[in-house]
Amino acid sequence: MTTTITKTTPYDDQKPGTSGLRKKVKVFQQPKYLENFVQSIFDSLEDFQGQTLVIGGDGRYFNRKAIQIIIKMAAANGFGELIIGQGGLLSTPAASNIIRKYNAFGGIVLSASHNPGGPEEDFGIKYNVGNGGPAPEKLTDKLYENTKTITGYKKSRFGDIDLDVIGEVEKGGVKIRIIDSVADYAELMAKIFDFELLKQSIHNGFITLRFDAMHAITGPYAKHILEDTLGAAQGSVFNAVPLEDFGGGHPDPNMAHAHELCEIMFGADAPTFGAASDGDGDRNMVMGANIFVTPSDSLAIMAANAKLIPAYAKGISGVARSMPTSQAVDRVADKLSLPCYETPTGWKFFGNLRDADKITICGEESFGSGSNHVREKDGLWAVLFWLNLIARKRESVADIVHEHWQKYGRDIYCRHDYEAVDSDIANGIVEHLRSQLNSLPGKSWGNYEVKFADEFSYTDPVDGSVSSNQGIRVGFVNGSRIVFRLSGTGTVGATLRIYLERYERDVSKHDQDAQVALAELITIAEQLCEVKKRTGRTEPDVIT
Ligand code: G16
Repeated sequence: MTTTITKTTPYDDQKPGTSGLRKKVKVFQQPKYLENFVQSIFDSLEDFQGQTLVIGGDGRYFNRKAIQIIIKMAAANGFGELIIGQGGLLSTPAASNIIRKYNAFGGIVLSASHNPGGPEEDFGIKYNVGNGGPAPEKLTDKLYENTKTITGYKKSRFGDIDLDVIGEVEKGGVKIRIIDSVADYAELMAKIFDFELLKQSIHNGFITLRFDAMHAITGPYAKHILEDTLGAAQGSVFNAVPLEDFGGGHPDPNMAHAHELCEIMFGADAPTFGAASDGDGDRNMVMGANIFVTPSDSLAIMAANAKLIPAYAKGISGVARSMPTSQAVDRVADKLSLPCYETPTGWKFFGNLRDADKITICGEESFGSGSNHVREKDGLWAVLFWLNLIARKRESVADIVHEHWQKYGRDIYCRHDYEAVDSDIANGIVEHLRSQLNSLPGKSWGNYEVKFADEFSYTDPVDGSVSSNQGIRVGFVNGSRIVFRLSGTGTVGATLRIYLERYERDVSKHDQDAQVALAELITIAEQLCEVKKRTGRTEPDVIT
């Protein structure tokens, strides 16, 4: 095998964000751009010679080309075995499972998640460590330092590998295995959930369902599990073929982007259950006939009912949520005397907690939830969790949600996103918020008196690492909260996210529309951050 070392010079924009490096495809297509980043990943790792690397992506434009480059670089850098999903496809949770199952050293996952795909759209790459989860900050910091000083990268010279044929080839001492993308994941799901009960409930018509795969990676996984294994009617899974541009859509499972599903679920003859997943299969949206379940409520309901699921029947060790996620799960943890952790936004922050078995179930407002079965969030897992719950409780989604609110109260919640804001303006907004933090406690707007205002900082209870500047929190005496932070996953300008939350105990007020119920907080948020005033916008781009 011939290995070459090619000289290169650093790019100055390769700092990983909330979840790896996400940029326009055109940025990744610049000469040596991908190679620089991949070599910087390898240079931040130790003792991987002869070990296994998993490679797969969500199938978006540039996936195949990037994989061929990574294969040759991984070979030149000394990996002994590469495991790759057929067609270059692996959903993010499936990749996490494969890393764990085959004791791989780590994995490279190619995805820009819910961001659109295609030649003019987004691409992304991230490294996952041996526990199957996203690289922790200490590793991404090291990686970023490497991108600033890189002088050369290693690549082996051999022809492209056929990614479509399952099997094994050897190239210059490196074993390259192309595996079925779905089989290992499907096997894992069958161990967690009661597939026999689900088959019966679907067969006897108690559960009818629609799943919108949004032309993204979960199509083949959902078809195999929901239709072929559990017996849902053919066509229950729609938009099921992964396309390089996601059919021109925005593969983000929320009410703004999964219109087709929303129309079905709020239409006449809606099925009992509806769900959607994102570009790389780690996010989920859960719906019932005429009801949307917020991700924060979904997390709380899953935690409260975990004992009904075979894999969690013996109990769960604890729960965690990202800081901007509503406090609904905290109430469950309190009642069940479970430890509950508040982490910064970013799935990587759950990794240590799960490895140390401090938590079993965790989730985020950004449509992600998961358990210790892998180290990523997992869209289809959440779907199967809900289906199992419906089958066990023999109740509709709406009944399950209302019962939960009745018992715990409702955390009325929503998020307002202002996208592609000029970066200077966005930074100005954050500075403006920071400058008010000391003077806010004690200040009142009607029933809303500020109890605390701070910038969230997290100390990992396992390794003691500290992550600062993780968003601005304004908490009120009545338990309401407003959180402001800049997204770490956008690729154009800055995205300001405003998270709003109010607790309502009164059952007669549980059916309110969130925008109406949160109107006062929305007004306070504008007074605090002045996003409309400073950008000239009149409303958020996306409300979830
Ligand atoms: C990623 C992270 C999540 C995070 C989300 C949004 O998800 O894994 O932990 O909540 O981004 O992050 P931000 O608010 O910084 O845009 P995904 O599904 O995009 O990989």
